[in-house]
Amino acid sequence: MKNDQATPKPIRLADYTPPAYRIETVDLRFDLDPATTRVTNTMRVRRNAAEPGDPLILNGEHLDLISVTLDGHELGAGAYRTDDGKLTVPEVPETFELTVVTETHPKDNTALEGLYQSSGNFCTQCEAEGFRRITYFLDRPDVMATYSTTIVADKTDYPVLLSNGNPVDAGELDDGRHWARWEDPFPKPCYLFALVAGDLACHQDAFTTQSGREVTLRIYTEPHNVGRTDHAMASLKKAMRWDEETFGLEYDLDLFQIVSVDDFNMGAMENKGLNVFNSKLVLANPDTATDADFQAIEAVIAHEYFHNWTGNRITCRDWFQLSLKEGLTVFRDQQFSADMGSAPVKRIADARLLRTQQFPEDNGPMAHPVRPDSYIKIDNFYTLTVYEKGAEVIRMMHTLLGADGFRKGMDLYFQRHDGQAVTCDDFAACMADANGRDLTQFKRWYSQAGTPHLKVEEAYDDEANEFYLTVRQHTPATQDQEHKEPVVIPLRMGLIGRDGEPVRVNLSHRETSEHDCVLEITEEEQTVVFEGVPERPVASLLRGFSAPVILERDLDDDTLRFQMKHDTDAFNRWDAGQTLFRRRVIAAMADLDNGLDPKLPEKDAEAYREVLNSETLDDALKAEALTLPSAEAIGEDLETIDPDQLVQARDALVKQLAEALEPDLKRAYGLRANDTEYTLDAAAIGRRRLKNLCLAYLGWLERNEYIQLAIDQINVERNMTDVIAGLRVLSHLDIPERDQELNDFYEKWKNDPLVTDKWLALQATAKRENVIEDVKALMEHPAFNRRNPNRIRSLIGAFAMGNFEGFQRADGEGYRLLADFVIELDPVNPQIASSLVRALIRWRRFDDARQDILKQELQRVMSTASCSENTYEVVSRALG
Ligand code: B3K
Ligand code: ZN
Repeated sequence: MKNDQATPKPIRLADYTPPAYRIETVDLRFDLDPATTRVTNTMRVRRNAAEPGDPLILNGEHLDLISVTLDGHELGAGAYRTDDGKLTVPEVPETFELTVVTETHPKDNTALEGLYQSSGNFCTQCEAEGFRRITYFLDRPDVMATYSTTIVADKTDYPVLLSNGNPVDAGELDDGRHWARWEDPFPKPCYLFALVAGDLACHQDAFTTQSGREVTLRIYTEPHNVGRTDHAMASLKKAMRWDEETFGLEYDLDLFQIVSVDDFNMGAMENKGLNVFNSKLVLANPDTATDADFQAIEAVIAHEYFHNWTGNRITCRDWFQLSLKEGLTVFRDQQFSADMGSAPVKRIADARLLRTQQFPEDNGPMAHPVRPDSYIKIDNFYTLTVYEKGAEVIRMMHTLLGADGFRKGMDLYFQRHDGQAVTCDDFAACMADANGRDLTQFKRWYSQAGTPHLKVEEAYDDEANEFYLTVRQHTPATQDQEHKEPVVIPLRMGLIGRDGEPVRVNLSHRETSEHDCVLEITEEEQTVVFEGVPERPVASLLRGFSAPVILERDLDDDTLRFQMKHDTDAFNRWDAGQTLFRRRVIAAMADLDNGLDPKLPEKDAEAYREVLNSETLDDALKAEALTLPSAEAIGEDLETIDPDQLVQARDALVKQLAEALEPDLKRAYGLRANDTEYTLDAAAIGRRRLKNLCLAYLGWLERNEYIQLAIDQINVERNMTDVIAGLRVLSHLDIPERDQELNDFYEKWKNDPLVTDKWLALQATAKRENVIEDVKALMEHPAFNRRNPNRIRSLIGAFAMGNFEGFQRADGEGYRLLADFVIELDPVNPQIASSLVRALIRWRRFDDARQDILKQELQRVMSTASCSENTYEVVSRALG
């Protein structure tokens, strides 16, 4: 808590020092009780960087200390002290055994960090610094120890007792309690510790590794949910096989466990051998989960599983290195998803996320490098920059070194660093050494914040038959860093002839004769010459989104429409359509300024129509092409955002597109409307996606015919994907059928929290004038729970981050609603509060009137007496 105390002090990467002591083994005993749980922690400790006579200082928070025993002698009160989140033992020998007994109160733990309860069961969350809420410890990732854990609990209430590693023993006690003992043979940092105890059902399966070992797989849920785990189990097996085939990485224990819990601050957690998951990312069947849910489950199960090697076997030296494990593991899960489904569709989805969420982060008050330089609370840096941009940095290495070169680098990484806590520099060194490359300049991607802009100019010499590309890079200053250096940008590209056919790429300085190449942009400005180009080509640049940069080019509309049709790169075909529309919305805003009505040119409509009716494109890519950039995304291109005008312009154009394409949309819908079998292959998902997008467009026309299609789709109930798509169409409308269908849906699903979340989010993201009033009413509805992160994200989060016009309402009511909620939640769950408050921090981007209200609301949050360090850090950056 910050207020009456001094301003929280940032922790800096530059101040890193190795641990004074190491903890080599940990033996834990938990006497579980919801009100008061006793933890007995016996550690073997060895002096490391400390000088003889230096104190031992352990972290601990929200703990009641019962006793401290050093080498068998209980210390008197004068032989140690506790203050400011620390236990200090002034005098310790070079090696010793220390036993610390503490008590903690799981039932009252609303922050959902450390040991807490969810649906009456016990579970833990330790990353990043939650272990210090369980016991006193050197809570830093470069202290790696082997753990044994004994759990004692009431047998009736908590029949299942789980921890990391292997179960080694169990027994019964006289008083109705029982116990289990677990041992984890692999040294790990304490953030990977986990304990679960409760009344859980188990879905068990097995996996035979490539070397022939059998691994038992178990997914635990509350008993009524055990029938919803098939997809998660199948996903896990796919991920295990993929990692063997792609990276030669085999699972290392004989047991892999996943536990699903309803109260969880984020998506999931990769604890060694005992992953804990938000139930949203485990439970699915076609009646309750959408295609997007199924895909997210497959990706996150894989992500957490992949952490076993990239994160657990090799971990981070300190939390500034978070992207070492997260960027790399996101890259791995992206590659996995690309292999399981459609690679271009996955790439488009990743680029969209980066552009709509990470670029704004890079261009706002929370801007920070992939490897941050300082933080107050590391929880605040589990960001899109660390995760998604971090994955782009890994992807660029993959592009520069090639798949084989990248694999050599990975092999060397595991050979050199298995069992260690290392840095992003160590990872890059493996990539460099395995390939004989110098990555010094490349590593600026780790230290420099902000999104580079690439300005490209083209010239053609028709006498010499030469084509010239001049590329200039510039990274704008960010709030945290003034000066920027040029970075290494892999620019994948090709040339297209005026006939639409690919042109061979003959680079003057290199022997190539391909249709596609990767230029390495390293200078502030450089010119590349292409020889033997018979006519002025169309350059297709940044294919596959080969670098996380903003490309600036002056392409005319005809060229964009030409690229939409002829580019051999699926990503750039898609991107040309997105650029065209963004440009059109900006022109429409100028029209509105001049008192003119926005108009979508027929040529544009024709280009989108051709996509929709194409015989060669698959449905998923059609759907991507017709999913036009959001108002938020377009807002990034504007100097100052005027949300009302932006939305008015965009809506007008979308509606005109729907009108122009009406017969085509109707036909495309009809062709796909009667699929009865529900399968989860990429083709089937693509069909549903396109069908439902057609329905959404038709919904813009607000005609009875289409409203009826939506209602029918809801009531046929083939699967949740179609039902939600139908409800989504109705959700924006002011008709009795809307309320009727939403009510019926609620009545049907009110006992299913995950489906109720969809119901909340649908209403929170509806395009309706009175959406704020709807949100306020829903906050008082029995479906809402002010303590559950999923409910909060589905109502408040969805409204603030997913309802641009509703949240940015000119009178500031949206901002006030969020600020009020943050102030209320902050003392209860600071992590969720500080993630919500980010919806207010980009005030500089808006008009003066909104700026004033936003600043006022931020001030109000910051001056609240109970403002947490988490929220303080975000808000103070925003106001700073
Ligand atoms: N490593 C966890 C995230 C932990 C967040 C702690 N505030 C999940 C993941 O990225 O795999
Ligand atoms: Zn992760």
